[in-house]
Amino acid sequence: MRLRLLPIMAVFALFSTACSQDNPVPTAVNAAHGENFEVEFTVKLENRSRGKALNTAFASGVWMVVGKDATAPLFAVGQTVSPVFEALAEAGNPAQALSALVTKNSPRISGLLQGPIDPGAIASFTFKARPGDYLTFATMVAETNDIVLAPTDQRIALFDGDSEPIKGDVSSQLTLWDMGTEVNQEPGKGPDQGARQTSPTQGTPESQGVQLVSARQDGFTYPAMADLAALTLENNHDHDHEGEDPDHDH
Ligand SMILES: [Ca+2]
Ligand SMILES: [Ca+2]
Repeated sequence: MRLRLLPIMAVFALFSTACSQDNPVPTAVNAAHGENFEVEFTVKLENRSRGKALNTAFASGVWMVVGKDATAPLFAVGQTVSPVFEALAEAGNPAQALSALVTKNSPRISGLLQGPIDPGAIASFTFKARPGDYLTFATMVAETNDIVLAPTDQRIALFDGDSEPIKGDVSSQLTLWDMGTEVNQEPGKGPDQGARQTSPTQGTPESQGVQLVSARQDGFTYPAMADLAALTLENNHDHDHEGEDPDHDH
């Protein structure tokens, strides 16, 4: 899948770099890595819903790499979201949401997750991160009204407590969030859901706080994550050679 960066992101990145020279953000750095240690990650989001109970695409979404101080980068749980997030959650239109999230979080890097990610497909994107960085993302489940796939803690650690980059399957850290902007219909069937609606805002509005789908108790059945999505972190860092050659850029 292609990664599309908004031009405004590049401008912001320059601004952010300029600021960081004056106010360096302290991070826990493994002495063996040196202060400029960074690792190139490739994230792969696999749509595993093909042929399952809820066969659904994921719409275009957002991703960011944020620092340790961004503890709730996407939204405030229990509170209503801004209209820009409604567009992401109901229509898979994430551009304005990304701009708002970048303003809020000052991410190291960010981008649009290009959709649709069809059942059976894998979307991937690549970035460089440093110890203390986290990944966050959100993408609409197209066969729902306003439900997004995102991390349960809103973010996923990219490094462990020893400043070593994490690799492998981190799907256990994913969940479904009801954004609370449109009344839910039966997944895969509702005429006002993203996959079937004829206008971006079609559906009955609701004004609920953001909530885990598992806590919404809307009477509908949602798939287990194993039948919906998998998220994998890949990097080339080899723990056995740490300190010898920290530059693993290719
Ligand atoms: Ca809802
Ligand atoms: Ca709708």
